[in-house]
Amino acid sequence: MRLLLFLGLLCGWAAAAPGPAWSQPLFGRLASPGFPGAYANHQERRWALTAPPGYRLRLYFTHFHLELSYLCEYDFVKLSSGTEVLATLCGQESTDTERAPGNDTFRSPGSSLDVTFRSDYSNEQPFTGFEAFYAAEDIDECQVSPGEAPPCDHHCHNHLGGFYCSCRQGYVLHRNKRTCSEQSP
Ligand SMILES: [Ca+2]
Ligand SMILES: [Ca+2]
Repeated sequence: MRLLLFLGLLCGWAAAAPGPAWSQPLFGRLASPGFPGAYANHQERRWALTAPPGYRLRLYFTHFHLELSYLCEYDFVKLSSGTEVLATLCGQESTDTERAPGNDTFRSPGSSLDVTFRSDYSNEQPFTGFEAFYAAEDIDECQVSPGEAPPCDHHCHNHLGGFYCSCRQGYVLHRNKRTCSEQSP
């Protein structure tokens, strides 16, 4: 019985691993309501995108045409991850105070990305909205920003969905799979 339970857990774990078993799409397309036609007033759409563990989401726009307003308060596309706002976008081209996506590629810091589209009660002219594409991509855990502690004592090896550490000759990897200590003679 215990063995069966263990096997069941193992299978459950395998099913949760990235790959075809991941229940959410690994890539897709988003567009404003009515695209490529003009979007209506009073629209609000939210897409909660999730990548498998060890992956993040990359998103870019192939079309962007929203009403421009100061600090994008009227109509906007907002990219956020949890409570962190990655970008608030509006207009057609970036100005001193507003940002349009242009050819930028946006990446979520973790595995989730929320995309919100909102239009207010009016438009001075028809605006055709946006079209965007997203895909899950592996996080390279071995690449850390300057000043950040590297994940491995010695060597870091990135792979799809994770990473692992190894040690220089004469050292062994600690049970925490990160630290290297000198091999005892
Ligand atoms: Ca508007
Ligand atoms: Ca990785």
